[in-house]
Amino acid sequence: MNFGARAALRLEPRNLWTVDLAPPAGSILQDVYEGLSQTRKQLPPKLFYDRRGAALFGAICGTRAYYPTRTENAILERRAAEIAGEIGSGSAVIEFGAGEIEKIRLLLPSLRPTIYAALDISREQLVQASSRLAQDYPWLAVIAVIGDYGSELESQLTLPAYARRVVFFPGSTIGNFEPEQATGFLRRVRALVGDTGGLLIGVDLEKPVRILDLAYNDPEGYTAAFNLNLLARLNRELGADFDLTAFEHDAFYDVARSRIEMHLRSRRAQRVRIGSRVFTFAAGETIHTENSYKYTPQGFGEMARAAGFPASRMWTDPDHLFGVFFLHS
Ligand code: AVJ
Repeated sequence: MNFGARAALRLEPRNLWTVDLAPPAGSILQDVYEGLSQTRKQLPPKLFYDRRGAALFGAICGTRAYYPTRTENAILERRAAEIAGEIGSGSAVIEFGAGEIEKIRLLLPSLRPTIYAALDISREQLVQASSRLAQDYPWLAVIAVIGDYGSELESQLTLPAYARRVVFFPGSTIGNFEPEQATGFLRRVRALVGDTGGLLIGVDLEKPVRILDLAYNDPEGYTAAFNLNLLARLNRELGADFDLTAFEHDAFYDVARSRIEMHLRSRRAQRVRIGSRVFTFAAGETIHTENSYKYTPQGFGEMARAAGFPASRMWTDPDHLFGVFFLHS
């Protein structure tokens, strides 16, 4: 019976457990109304990542100009043994925003944790990716947690008390947070991992402006498409009527604040309808869509210390473009 073969293909690996901590899927409408009602219009960068946005981010990562992803991967690959030596084996690794679950694979053979918990808001992608991981590493207990690391779900993450907890947060996503938010996030992680655990985190480093400007203005135009997709998403999901040719991508490095800013700039005066509301744009007015903060190794170390991680070690690439930090007590 082909019914049997089909059922067998759908069998979950025995070393995989799924936990659902996600709040019921709400509309993005409230976030959008709130952001566009500010004097300086803004939208949260998490809205970039619908299916198309995630694919465009993948395309960005494949460009020459966008160095962070390949540089971080190279560090994890080349320094896996040293990183594992620092962390020690037998830990419970919790990855925040695990996505396709690619980066932890670079560490697993050296790191040899007993538990790997992948946390992500995107249910379908998480279940598929964690199922593949569990099949590829039969010795590892894989827990797929559907949830938002931005919400306070630590209390619900019941991991065995005997396991040393290590949070893995690669990709320099911490760059999206304001420095105060970033410190708050580090404090939350510190509370989760306790005195014996730690945080392995990827951080994009300060560097010459031309490298940064190019990374967020790739010649292929994927970053522009990624930024503009946000408006296309609002048209698709909320029935908004953004004219995509009437907005342009704008990304630049602010040296004083050590951050890339991304905006969508209105090419002319216009009105846009979203749901029951109408938003007015002046010519040249922007929607601020993302900040991507860059840190010096010293600056990030100080922030970590202030958040309760006195000890840190960093691994970097030969050009010091990117840092992988292990923070602990
Ligand atoms: C996924 C937040 C790390 O800030 O570099 C890439 C997102 N934005 N190109 C970054 C992004 C534009 C990226 N992070």
